[in-house]
Amino acid sequence: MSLLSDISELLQKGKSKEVRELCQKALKQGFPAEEILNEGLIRGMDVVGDKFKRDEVYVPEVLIATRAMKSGIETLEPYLTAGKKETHGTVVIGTVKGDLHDIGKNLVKIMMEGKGLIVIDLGIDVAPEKFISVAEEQNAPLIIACSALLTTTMIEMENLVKAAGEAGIRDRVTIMIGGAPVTDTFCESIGADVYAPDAYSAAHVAVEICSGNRKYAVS
Ligand code: B1M
Repeated sequence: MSLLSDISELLQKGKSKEVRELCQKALKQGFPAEEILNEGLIRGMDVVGDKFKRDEVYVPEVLIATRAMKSGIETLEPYLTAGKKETHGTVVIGTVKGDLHDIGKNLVKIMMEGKGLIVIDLGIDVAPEKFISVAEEQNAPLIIACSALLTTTMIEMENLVKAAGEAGIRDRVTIMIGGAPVTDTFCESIGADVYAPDAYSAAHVAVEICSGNRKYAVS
């Protein structure tokens, strides 16, 4: 079995220490950090997710897999963010109200910081009002980036768009959304500005927006 599938297997078993060691080994062997993340860690978490859906594993098993995922990401982080760092703008990020999933959101944060953006992380279960009050304290260019993993919490993204309008800041913020159930069509339907399917594209598009190369915010 290859090193990356070993990482995936160990993550599924929640073996944090072993996942960390194998990530280090893979880096030493020259695997790019992105490949270890996608083909090892995320692939393993997807298997856990499928088993979770079929009731073959339960919340405790998912939580120990999450811990292993986090230890892998921690090991890869310096390699994911290596490179030229320039400050282009500020991003206020969080997982929407009612939603406790933060692995994807944390990856988006890591990638954005790696590109030199200033990221204010509001954590999980963030109400629209909280996003707005923190955004109001910042100067443009500003992106509000929110993540949702549950179909039941996606509605909070629409509430955020409305709240930004009501607070009178809609014309100076770009609202970026993402997370497994979120789509481009959903983004358009709620009047958000940009959908990013993964952490890399989220960071790339954020830099484009903050550099003035792309404009999404509506006036
Ligand atoms: Co939850 N969970 N979970 N869970 N969980 C899912 C999401 C689920 C799909 C599992 C399943 O049924 N197959 C399902 C949702 C079904 C649905 O709504 N359609 C589900 C459920 C039902 C639940 C509970 C309701 C279960 C229960 O209690 N009965 C409960 C809800 C709790 C709550 O939030 N209120 C729950 C709880 C949990 C745990 C706490 C146990 C744990 C979370 C721990 C944590 O995050 N600290 C957990 C986990 C780990 C998962 C799965 C297995 C893995 C999620 C993950 O981290 N993936 C997940 C199944 C799955 O996704 N395969 C599942 C890896 C991560 C890198 O991917 O977050 O998608 P992801 O991020 C991607 C992209 O989406 C994107 O970038 C990343 C890749 O580069 N992205 C963005 C994410 N945010 C972005 C923002 C952007 C741009 C891109 O811009 C702003």
